[in-house]
Amino acid sequence: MRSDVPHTRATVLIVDDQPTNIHALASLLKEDYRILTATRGEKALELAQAEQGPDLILMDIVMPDMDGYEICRRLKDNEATRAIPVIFVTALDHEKDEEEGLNLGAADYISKPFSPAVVRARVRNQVNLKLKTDLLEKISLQDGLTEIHNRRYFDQKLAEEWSRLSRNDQCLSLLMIDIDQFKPYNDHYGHGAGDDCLRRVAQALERVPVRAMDLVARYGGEEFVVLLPETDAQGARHVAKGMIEAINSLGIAHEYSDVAPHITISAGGATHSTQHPKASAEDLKEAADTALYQAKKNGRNQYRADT
Ligand code: GH3
Ligand code: MG
Repeated sequence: MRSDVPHTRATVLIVDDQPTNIHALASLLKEDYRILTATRGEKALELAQAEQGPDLILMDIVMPDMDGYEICRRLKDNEATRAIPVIFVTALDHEKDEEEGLNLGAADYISKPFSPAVVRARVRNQVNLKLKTDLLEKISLQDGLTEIHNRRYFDQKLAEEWSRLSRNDQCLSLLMIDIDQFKPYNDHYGHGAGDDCLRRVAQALERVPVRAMDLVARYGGEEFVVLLPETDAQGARHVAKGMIEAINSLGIAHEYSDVAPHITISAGGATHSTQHPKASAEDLKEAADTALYQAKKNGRNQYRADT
């Protein structure tokens, strides 16, 4: 699965309008965490949404332009930042304030003056919980056998790209790919060899597209699906042909195939564009599936597009 180079340490964002307070917390935590800081709400919200954003936010409550409650509310209202735990660190120590913070979805509450050991322990607990949740989330979107994205992830991304489209009027292409005569492969070489073949095919397919936005997923069984945002029919054909070629080049022996002495794939593609619009993401998928059926009927190891 493609991923950016991970930073090895978890990141903590400290939000406080007083630089001296930021400094006190940062000096407690900087050995164990990568530290980001913000003295204003807008900046905190911006950092929270950044590519390598925080795994935890330590937040003051009383701040002049936007208070900690409001920042927390906005973080929890935004899909992209909702999962980041927030710990309020504040001199307000009334039960009512604590209740308000927790009701807003804050993970914990630390009263000032604080004990350094307690701050470290609470931060560690929340960060560990967040990293575990992230891992579970990642596993739930990954195919266990091939380690590429799974159907659930694909369906999420397709829905996102589709909604982006209606605003931007761009094209979107989708490929459906199926291994040819995989049943006889399994029957003759065994299920273990079949699984190995699926892994090799998945990895080879994932290496073909070059754009960061492109997505390859296992759709189920021996079927794969490719999402190509901002790609027209010609671009889709190019990627599909590259994939067919990549699998031919793997040269995985398949003596029981009528198509070739090695494993091959067939691919069907469909494109939504202003000239040839599709009514829904489901229609796009169905059109690619119909094209795949044509590729199979026409002799396999080839690409067919929906128009
Ligand atoms: P076609 O060229 O028309 O696609 O023929 P096919 O034999 O590939 O298609 P069919 O749908 O008849 O068979 C698909 C086979 O894929 C059935 C099953 O043995 C195999 N298969 C599906 N999922 C897995 C899996 O997770 N592991 C293994 N080893 N085999 C699988
Ligand atoms: Mg098949």
